[in-house]
Amino acid sequence: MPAPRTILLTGAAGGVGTLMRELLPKYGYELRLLDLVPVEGAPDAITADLGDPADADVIREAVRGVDAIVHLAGISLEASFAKILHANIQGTYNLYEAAREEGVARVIFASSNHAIGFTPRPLGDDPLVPVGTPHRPDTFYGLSKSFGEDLAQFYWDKHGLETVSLRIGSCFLEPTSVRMLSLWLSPADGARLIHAALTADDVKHTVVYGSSANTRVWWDLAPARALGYEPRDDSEPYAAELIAKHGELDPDDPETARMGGHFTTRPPIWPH
Ligand code: NAI
Ligand code: 15L
Repeated sequence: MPAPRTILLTGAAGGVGTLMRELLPKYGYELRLLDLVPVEGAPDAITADLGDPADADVIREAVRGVDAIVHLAGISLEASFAKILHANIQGTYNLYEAAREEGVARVIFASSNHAIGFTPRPLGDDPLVPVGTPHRPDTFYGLSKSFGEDLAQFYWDKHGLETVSLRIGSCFLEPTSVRMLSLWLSPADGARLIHAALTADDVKHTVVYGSSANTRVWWDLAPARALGYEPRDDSEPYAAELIAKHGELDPDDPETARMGGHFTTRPPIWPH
């Protein structure tokens, strides 16, 4: 695919969005920003609720003429099913419909490790977890990411709209837990991964894991590398301090035995 230039970045006011607003222009992209809330320092950013049909015209105008969409917007932690339904399920559907109607070629979808959160983490010599592992969402939030991946597959099969679904681990400036030593996606590697996903040829719908080249990685990064992603960071320099503080992960503790960590053990948020 010729390098896309104008990108719609949804969720631009959020944590990852703020990091990517800084990093992606270095790859030559012009960003059009969208969020539910105003984006600090960006008066031209589009304010819209992706889940609200009343904002359909604004959303359609936002996608008009862009080469691709980096879709980060949504609720990024567990919430009631009603809230997840609105922001993550209805919102992602509304965005894809606008993209289809406007002929946008590709979406980069911020999926999450919580789509497979109940998958046991590999121990010892266990193989790295492949992208083909079945969905095992650990929350309504994770369920919405499983839905997003299926929606992406459907829009490719039915409409020829391409997506790279990034099953992101933990994208923050630094890892802050022992679990994150395995899942960390440094912001710089996050931008490398998004750039690779935007520029790789013929992706159809591809699911990849989003982590750095962590010594303690749990995931098979080969599909991401096949897109041209070359991670440069490793969480290992943070390991000694985090392990001294929190201890090693306990394979017999349900909270640390599975990919999703505490997302797997917390009770659902009621009411639905
Ligand atoms: P965040 O919560 O900081 O940012 C999400 C942004 O989406 C917010 O600015 C919010 O206002 C916006 N938003 C929420 N509902 C919206 C709606 N209905 N319409 C328009 N905008 C809406 O989340 P963060 O950490 O920046 O994550 C970005 C994306 O990446 C999310 O989709 C999240 O699920 C996903 N992700 C993030 C990970 C991480 O480590 N930060 C890990 C895995 C996935
Ligand atoms: C996610 O999907 C969340 O959006 C992020 O805030 C972190 O909790 C991350 O997963 C994680 O599992 O560390």
